[in-house]
Amino acid sequence: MHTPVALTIAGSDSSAGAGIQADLKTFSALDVYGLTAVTCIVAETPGKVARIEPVNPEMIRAQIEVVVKSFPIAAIKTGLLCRRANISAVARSIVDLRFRGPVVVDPVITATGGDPLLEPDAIRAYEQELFPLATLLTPNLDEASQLLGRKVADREAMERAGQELKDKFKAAVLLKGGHLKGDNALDLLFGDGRVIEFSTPFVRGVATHGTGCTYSAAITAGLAKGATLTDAIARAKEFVTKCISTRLRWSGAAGNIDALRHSRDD
Ligand code: PXL
Repeated sequence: MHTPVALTIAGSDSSAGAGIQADLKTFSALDVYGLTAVTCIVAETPGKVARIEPVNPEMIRAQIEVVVKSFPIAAIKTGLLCRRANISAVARSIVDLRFRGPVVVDPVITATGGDPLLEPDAIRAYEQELFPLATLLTPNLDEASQLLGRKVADREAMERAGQELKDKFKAAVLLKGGHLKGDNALDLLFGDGRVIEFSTPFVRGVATHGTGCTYSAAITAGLAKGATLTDAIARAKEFVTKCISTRLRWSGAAGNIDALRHSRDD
């Protein structure tokens, strides 16, 4: 058996818990060989973004082109794309290179700490150029709220929002309800047929950073291995829950720092 290959097109997080660093750690833990195309560089610690610098769209296209032309890429994931021109560059590359495998689009808009990561005028480019190429969109409640222009804050609103996003963009939608109040982290998949629920007990007391990146990377790894969408999501949800519950912790100059532990242990 050859090791499956996946490509992440995302930003670099200097604290290494999110972005391409989280994606690569996740791919490695799940026995998938990860390739990267860096879209921007973020200087941050968990919870505070200090500076973001976008990579030139031509450079993004070059990174994608060389790897797509040389490796047998089984699945692609996109994460933080930073600005409109970069989203267009990524969408055009996927079309021009005729990539036919699954494309997981994590529509990153803000960091967990609330800092903006995407330029506001970039949402239109997401909707018009990239979402139509997606196999799966993985918005959290904040992202769904921004995409729909209304608050999505409870289970009923999630049902309506997921269906609407699926119909609008003709892609399966995994709406992540992790930020809902409750004892479980509930996600809903709007794919072919009925809505499927994924639920795990909410892990308390961990300052999480990079859970969305890790989750979508783990789904991408599953798809690269040939799993169905439902199985890939179920296993990815277990993986991300384990990364949170086995978290690392250090006490640094500015207080405690938590980080997901990206390993599989089984
Ligand atoms: O978690 C969202 C995210 C995605 N990508 C990069 C990030 C962050 C959050 O800080 O830095 C590169």
